[in-house]
Amino acid sequence: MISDGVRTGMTLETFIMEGMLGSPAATGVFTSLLNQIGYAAKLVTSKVRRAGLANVLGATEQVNVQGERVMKLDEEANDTLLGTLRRRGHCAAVASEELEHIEHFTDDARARYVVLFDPLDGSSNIDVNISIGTIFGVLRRDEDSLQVGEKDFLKPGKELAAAGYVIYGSSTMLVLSTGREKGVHGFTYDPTVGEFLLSHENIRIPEKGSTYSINEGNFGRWTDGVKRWNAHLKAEDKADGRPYGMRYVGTLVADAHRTLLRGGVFAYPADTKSPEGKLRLLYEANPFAFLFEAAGGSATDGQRRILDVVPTKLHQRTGLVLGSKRDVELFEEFAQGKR
Ligand code: AHM
Ligand code: MG
Repeated sequence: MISDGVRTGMTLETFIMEGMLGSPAATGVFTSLLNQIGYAAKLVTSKVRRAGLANVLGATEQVNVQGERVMKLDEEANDTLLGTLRRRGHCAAVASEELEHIEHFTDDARARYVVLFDPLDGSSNIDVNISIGTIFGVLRRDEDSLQVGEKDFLKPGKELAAAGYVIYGSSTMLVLSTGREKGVHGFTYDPTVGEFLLSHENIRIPEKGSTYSINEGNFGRWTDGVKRWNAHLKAEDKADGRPYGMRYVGTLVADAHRTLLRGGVFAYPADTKSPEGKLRLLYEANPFAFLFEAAGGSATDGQRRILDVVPTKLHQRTGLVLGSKRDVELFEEFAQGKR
């Protein structure tokens, strides 16, 4: 929903602060942390927008912990988030898709949060001028955690205090949720003002959509259930709105963003090449699962609700199916052999 005139000019910062005013226990720390993430997004968007001009396209000499080539923008975005989150003393440590281990900032008890992020999602699309993004999640440190460590990150997604993403598309947007009861809200970056302005208040995903999003080149590697689900979506049935249209960007942020606004389903299931799935539970699946549930949709790995999965490794992978409630249910029925 595009916001009405009353909200015109509502910045991300004001929106977050006003949201916090309703919670008597709020100290401003969480607000300040989210604002730092918003600030990092502005710095990254400025780099992304100048990418073709500022000599940051292309790959570095390095390969990351996932065994993938590190692009220059990946590295810049990662450094920007590290540098920004280190300040203000609210964040005790971060975990990044680009770093093998957590980056420890401080054990000070006033640093009550840890942040997880994929600094630049959709790396393979950087050099071809297709939408890319940043994904983040915020977890509270345990009250009794004297020393921050990996354990503070290995929490199921349902414990996230906030999650969001930034999409560097035809415009830059930041989409954020601080929980189901607070809703999901989108802010569009106005470069002339230098602020994220509220543009999509209280996003709700349709109950059912008309598109599916999957890398169909992996067809031969899918389980029978996934193959049958795929064939079902393509079979003609006017009354049921089939066949579904197919949309696949190859940047999770872009495919999930479209699915969130329009409905339908995004799927990157486990397959014979990636038996545990390709996408990362902590940096990719959990933040999106949190956002989709808060917007009235759902997220599964085919067998389990994503937000219930208790991680055992920082860089754990998972199958991921996100979308409209009825579309995700349909996937589960096929994946579980019920159809
Ligand atoms: P990245 O985080 O290294 O960019 O990789 C994750 C990306 C997702 O954005 C996208 O959904 C998926 O990988 C695309 O994979 P594929 O190229 O196998 O379709
Ligand atoms: Mg990614």
